[in-house]
Amino acid sequence: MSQAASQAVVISGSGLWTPSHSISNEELVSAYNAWADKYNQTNQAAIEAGTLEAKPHSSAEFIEKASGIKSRFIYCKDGVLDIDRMYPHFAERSDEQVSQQAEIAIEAAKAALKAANKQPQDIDAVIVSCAYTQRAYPAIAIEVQEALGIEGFGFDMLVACSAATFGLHRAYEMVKAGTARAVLVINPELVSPQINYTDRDSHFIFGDVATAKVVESAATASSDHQFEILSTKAVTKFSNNIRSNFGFMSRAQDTDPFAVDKLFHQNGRSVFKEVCPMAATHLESHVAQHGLGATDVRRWWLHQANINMNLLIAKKLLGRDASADEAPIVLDRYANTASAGSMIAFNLHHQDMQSGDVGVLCSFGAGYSIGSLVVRKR
Ligand code: CO8
Repeated sequence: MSQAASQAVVISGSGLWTPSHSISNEELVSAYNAWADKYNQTNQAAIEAGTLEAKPHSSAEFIEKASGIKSRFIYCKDGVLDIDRMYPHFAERSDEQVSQQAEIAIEAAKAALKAANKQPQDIDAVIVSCAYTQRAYPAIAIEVQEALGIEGFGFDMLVACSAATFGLHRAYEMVKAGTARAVLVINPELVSPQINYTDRDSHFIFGDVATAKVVESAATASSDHQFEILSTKAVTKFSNNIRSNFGFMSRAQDTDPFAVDKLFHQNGRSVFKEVCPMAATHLESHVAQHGLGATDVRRWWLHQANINMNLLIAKKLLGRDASADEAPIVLDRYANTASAGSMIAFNLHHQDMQSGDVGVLCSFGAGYSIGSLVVRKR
């Protein structure tokens, strides 16, 4: 075995960038309801003739009860609450300017580098892993690499809600294999442009954020909080229940690139029913690989899609309700941030872990996809 392969691999730094703007449930619902009233008024004749369905009102109470979400952060609030627009207004940037997604990735990356005690010259690879990238090429990761002055290589990868854990898996393998000394894994989840704010079933679900981690060999790590990655586990199973058809084919297919099916849409009930048991089984078998039971795990940094999903999965695992200390929830303030949810939970809740404590990072979502890492505080 090479020296690199025998060395432990650690998460040595974590970074979080939170947008300065937020939208409460009340603000969101008030704009949606005003939009729905206007739609119903405009289409009154067709609705009365039965050829069009009236848009029902949304409710802040429903949103909090069904999802645990009270508010969400947003990169650009301008436009979202305007009932004549109902989507954010991003100024277009020239090719010479840093892209919006790279901008937030850089902020999170800088925070992760600082936490890890690392300089750009210590990093050999940059992975940008998230639900959407702003463009196809050049890769956002290479733009970030250039801006931070990192040598080596970078690439983007998309695995929807599991992008962040799958990105960490790749970083772990690269450090283990000795192909990179240290890897920056960044999750710039700029999801607001893809939300249908006129759909009451999904207008409340998502928020923007960026998270980042440094993964390196234990031999080079010098930060205060290091988590050895004991193992990684991933599974995917195709499902159409969470889908976006947005993509480069619209032009050739003569379809509207902004049609409703090109935005995020889902069968939320089916996702709930199908993904919860899959995630619980996955996690149980992952910790069992280490001879551990669920109750041996000090902390679960679970994907943040819906509080009821998290409570159910934790209960299936532990046989009782999990405390907020065991399985922290960040959904109330951040909402669902695609792949970044478990990374935010880790960022805000890891510094109190004691040497030897075991934790599990886990994401689940579109694909379907589930990714997990069992880690131990050094
Ligand atoms: N206000 C009032 N009533 C509402 C609203 C609303 N806003 N929305 C729905 N209702 C109504 C429904 O119409 C329904 O009425 P009826 O009973 O008359 O038919 C009733 O309330 C109950 O509706 P649901 O059954 O849909 O309600 P649920 O309790 O199931 O809650 C949830 C809905 C919150 C969506 C829930 O099903 C859920 O969270 N499911 C899991 C979904 C999930 O985890 N999805 C993950 C998606 S994220 C992902 O994988 C990453 C994708 C990439 C990122 C994309 C970024 C844009």
